[in-house]
Amino acid sequence: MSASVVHDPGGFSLPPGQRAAIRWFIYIGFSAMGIAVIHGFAQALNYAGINILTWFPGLQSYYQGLTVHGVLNAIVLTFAFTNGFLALTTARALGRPLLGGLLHATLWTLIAGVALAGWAMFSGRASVLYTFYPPLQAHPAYYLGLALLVVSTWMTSINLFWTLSRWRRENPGERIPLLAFISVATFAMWDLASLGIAIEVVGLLLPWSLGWLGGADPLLSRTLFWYSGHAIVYFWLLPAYVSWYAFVPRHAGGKLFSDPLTRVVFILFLVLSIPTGFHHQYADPGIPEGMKFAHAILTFGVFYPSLITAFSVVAALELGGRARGGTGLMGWFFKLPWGDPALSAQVLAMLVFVLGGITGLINASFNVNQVVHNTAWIPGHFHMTVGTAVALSFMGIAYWLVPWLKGRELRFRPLAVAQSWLYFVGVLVFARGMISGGLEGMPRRTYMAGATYSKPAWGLAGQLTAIGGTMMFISVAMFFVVMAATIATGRRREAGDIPFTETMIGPARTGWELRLDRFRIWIVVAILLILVAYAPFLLSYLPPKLWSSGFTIY
Ligand code: HAS
Repeated sequence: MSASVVHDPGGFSLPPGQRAAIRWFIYIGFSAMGIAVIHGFAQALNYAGINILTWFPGLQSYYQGLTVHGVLNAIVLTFAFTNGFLALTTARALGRPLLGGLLHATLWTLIAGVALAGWAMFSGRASVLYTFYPPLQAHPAYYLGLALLVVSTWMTSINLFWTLSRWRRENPGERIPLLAFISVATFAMWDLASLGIAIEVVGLLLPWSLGWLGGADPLLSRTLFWYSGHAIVYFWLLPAYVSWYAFVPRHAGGKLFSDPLTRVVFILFLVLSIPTGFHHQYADPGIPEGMKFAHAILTFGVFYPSLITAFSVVAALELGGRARGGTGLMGWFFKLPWGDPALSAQVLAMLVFVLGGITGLINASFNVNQVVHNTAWIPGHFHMTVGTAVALSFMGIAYWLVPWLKGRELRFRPLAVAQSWLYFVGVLVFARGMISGGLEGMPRRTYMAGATYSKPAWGLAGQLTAIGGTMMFISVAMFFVVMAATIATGRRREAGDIPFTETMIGPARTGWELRLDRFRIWIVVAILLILVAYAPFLLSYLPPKLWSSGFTIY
């Protein structure tokens, strides 16, 4: 731990070295997004039959660009941002610094992971998409890079748990501050969830790509991947929820409704996020229908904490709007401080997430899934979830976080507000295109600009996808203009405190609620549920069937 500690006027202190490390996590995350969206722009145009892939120097195939787009957005941006942001929120909530050495080691592990996976992808040795289903085979550097990225999240987790345990020792009998609780719960969930992908990558795919295993087992690999792969969407989402619960009410001038209800929400995510993975495998042969159905039911269970979230955040916003003079049924909505880009980006992200959630439920519905699976509908769904609820929220958070980390005023505030609106409209147009095309059977992950088949109904769908994607691309470019100007030319200022929300119903000091803070109980419950959800299949299926030889077609 660094000896010098910055004492901010608000009382929160963080060693400058730790602040710099957190800043670099955020920079790396957004730099990855900057590269990813250039490929995203090309892919959106592809749906309208416009091919600009030839403009990309050295790009060998559509799938190489799609892999870069998916991995940099869905894994590098999210992991880097979360490693930095939730480390900061935990330190702030507990009012104590993190383990500085570990934080820096985490940063370097992440950088090594990005370098290895990046080299493999950009050199065309890993055009296997972000799901890397075998028997498609990538260079070992790709798998090693991804493994290091996951290890970086485990290191952050150790840091948070260590900081929390020190705080508990110094504050016996105290309730864990809410902001720390929800930050740590996010990592507790991910620690359990990431085991599947870790076993898949380190136990099966990496040795296979090195030639140490005779073959791959596609079904087992897909199952391990989706064991982590649905929970990963909540590892992407929950940092945004941390912000929606703890910071957005404050931006709005309101208060969070309930401390215990918020803890229950994060515990429900910890317990229910993982035993749902088969809803990505409804179409996979070899998995008993009964198990798929059980995962479908549990998926509807994990929908519930998001419904509570919708209630809680809208209540907090309404309180804020009314405190600012809003009256009537919806008058408060217009009184929200829309001129604050941190608020506008995140509230617009929430609105899009309503549609993202509804489309998720349609995906989860056991037999309706057959209509949408592997069609353009699915990217329609996930651009409204990870592509907006998460990405636009992260941009909204950056509007206060980067100025705080850099000690500079935000530049071009009106441009930042316009950016969030352009993204909002852009993603709605984009998703309308993808979703309507998907319902007409337009495939996902397909080089449409070169396809030898088409359907009249795909025409308008593809054009809307391209128009919306172009708006999203311009919007992200605006975000980078604001960030670059802020970092380079923003007026210097004292960092100050990081204020977060008060709650109307605070934490109880006695009674059953104290059990909410005992992570051990909820981790055991989560493990039991995982066993119920996965043990029957694994016991009947194992040992692995390493029969498939690898191939690289792109
Ligand atoms: Fe999903 C596929 C089901 C949520 C991401 N999903 C994907 C894929 C991705 C993804 C990336 O069951 C593609 C994977 C691939 O490459 O193959 N998803 C769901 C369900 C939910 C859900 C039930 N998904 C997410 C989130 C993601 C994400 C979150 C990223 C962050 N998804 C599926 C299924 C598939 C799938 C199947 C497989 C499909 C297939 O066949 O391949 C639920 O968790 C959604 C619950 C959400 C809500 C919304 C609550 C709204 C809130 C906002 C409130 C705020 C307001 C603001 C109203 C219920 C909290 C108001 C403001 C005012 C001022 C008024």
